[in-house]
Amino acid sequence: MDGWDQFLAPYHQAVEELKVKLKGIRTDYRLGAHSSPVEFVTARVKPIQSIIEKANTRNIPYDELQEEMYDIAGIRIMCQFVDDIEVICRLVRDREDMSVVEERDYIENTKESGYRSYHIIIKYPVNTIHGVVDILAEIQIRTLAMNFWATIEHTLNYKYSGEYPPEIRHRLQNAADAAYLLDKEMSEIREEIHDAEKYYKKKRNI
Ligand code: 0O2
Repeated sequence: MDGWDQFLAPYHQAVEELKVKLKGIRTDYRLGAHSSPVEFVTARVKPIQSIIEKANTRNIPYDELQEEMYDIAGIRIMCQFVDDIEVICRLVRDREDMSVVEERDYIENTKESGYRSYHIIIKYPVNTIHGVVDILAEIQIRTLAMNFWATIEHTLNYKYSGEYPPEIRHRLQNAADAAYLLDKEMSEIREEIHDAEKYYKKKRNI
């Protein structure tokens, strides 16, 4: 086992545990026949190459990665509506198995790129054979529309390294505006959608 495998082992354990725990929110809501604020959850450990690149650009010494790089463990929670984000934030803040270190609201403070999402950095204890290791993890909470935009922009970013041709930049901005409007429209017809879901469940007996 090399140094990276050893360093990343608690991060792999953390993302697996967090995925199960946060998916549990959805199960709890559904068992109570309530519509869940969580649509789906994904998780990943940052690839070694990305850790190295980020450490180099941010001047983070390798022996300070555990304290300074908070998105080595990354969890993403997708929801249908903007209002669900605050519900999920409250559930995360109230949990006793993790503690909130920092919150970043890129929905109120949309990034210049057009990126919208709510980030919560948590401290999460992982039990290992060597004892408890506290690791930092980043939970990104966003709507399906925000996720669609961010996923496409992230892929394009690889191709252009952030130096977009004006045409692409313009289109990305338009797409960000459209995603914002989609969220706004969906929120407005939310009650309508909830009624339709209840009707569907009753009809299907689920
Ligand atoms: P990955 O794993 O490829 O997604 P700093 O601003 O320096 O304090 P940092 O690390 O940039 O800190 O933190 P930030 O901006 O709070 O969160 C970083 C992560 O948010 C990114 O991870 C993306 O997942 C997401 N993100 C932030 N800005 C954008 C954006 O403009 N477009 C998209 N698509 N995603 C964004 P990484 O590092 O890119 O890694």
